[in-house]
Parts: sequence; structure tokens; C-alpha cells
Amino acid sequence: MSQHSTPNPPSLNLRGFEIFEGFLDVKKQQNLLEDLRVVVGKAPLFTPTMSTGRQMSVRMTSAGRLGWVSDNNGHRYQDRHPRGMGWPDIPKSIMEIWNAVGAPERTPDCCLVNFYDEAARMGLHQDKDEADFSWPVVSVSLGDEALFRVGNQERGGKTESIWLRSGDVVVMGGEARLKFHGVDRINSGTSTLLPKGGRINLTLRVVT
Ligand SMILES: O=C(O)CCC(=O)C(=O)O
Ligand SMILES: [Mn+2]
Repeated sequence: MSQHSTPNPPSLNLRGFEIFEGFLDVKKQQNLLEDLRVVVGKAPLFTPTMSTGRQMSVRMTSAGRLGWVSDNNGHRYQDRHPRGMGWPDIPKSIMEIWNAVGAPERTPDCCLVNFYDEAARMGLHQDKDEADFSWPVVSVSLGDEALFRVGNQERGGKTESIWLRSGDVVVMGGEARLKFHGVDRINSGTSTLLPKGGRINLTLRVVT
């Protein structure tokens, strides 16, 4: 297929996290945003609750066969939005990213869509709700830049951080797949992609 013939641009490696800076040009970012508006129109953003009972500061929704939810019953993937509708299909524009840097031989089950306003953050965590950690998670950043922190396979120890900007793509695979990661903060006003500011992060995941 044609997507295999295009070599990927050079990437940075931070503890196994493969970072493709500027992977998406502005036109592609705008197209993605248009496709995401359709997704959010069908499956509105909601505020998840953590197992501690506290609300998360990010709002989220999903596309794909399965979506990630977190409420008083814990966190899991399920085939319905909390309001009962099915999740919309993963847009082609997003699948192209997966096929270029992820694992084109397998279709991801979920595209988690996180929206960060200027006060939102995401604590250090591992992505462990999936059945097979040999598949990578592919992350796409849009909008304001975010301080992305990466740690180790176990909680604790030294961490390092890097600013992720609009159009950057991160592949969390191999030794990075189970490493702790999170978002310390958003640097608001650093991108004009989203008219009202903020940041969108997409993560593509093979779940089953
Ligand atoms: O927003 C990000 O860059 C990371 C998001 C993330 O780790 C997650 O949704 O599990
Ligand atoms: Mn994660």
C-alpha cells in the first residue's frame, strides 16, 4: 500500500517514546479538526470521574469500535458512549496517521479524544486497560502546547519532560508502552488552531 512507501520523518527518542515533531502540517491539522468536530457532534465530550470519585480535568470522547470511559464503576473500554449512543467511526484522516507510524496490519479499536482547557492536566499513569501491550499507542497533539512527562515502568524514579506542540505525533510502543506518562500543564495561547484555545490529544489504541 502507498502508505508504506513514504518514509517517516526523523524522530526523537525519549526513553523509548518516539516523538515525530511537526508530523502534521497545518492543513492536515485543520482537516483533522474538521473531522473531530463531526465526531464530537455525534459523541459529545463528557467529564470522566476517577476511581477516587474526583472528576478528571480533561473532557473526553472516543471514536471506533470501543471507547474508554471512567466512572464510579471504574475505568474500562465499552461499546457505548455514557449517554448510550454508539461511538462514531475513526475518521480516515486519523487512520492515515496510524497506518504511517503505528501498526497498519491491525485496525485500532479506539481513538480516545481528550480535550484540555488551560487548567487541565493528566497525572502520571500507565495505559494498561488493553489486552496486548505489543501494540503501540499512537498519540496526536493539536492546539496549545503541553508539557508531556515520561517516567519509568514502575511508579517513582526520575522523570523527564518535553513540550508537545500542534502536529506532533508520539508513538508509545516497545519499551515505552508501559511507561508512566502524563501531562503537567498546557501553555495556553501558544496555538491558534483551536478558535477558543486549548489542546486536543488523540490516542489510537488496539484494545482486544
Ligand atoms: O494528552 C496526552 O498527551 C497524553 C494522553 C494520555 O496519556 C492518555 O489519554 O492516556
Ligand atoms: Mn496514557
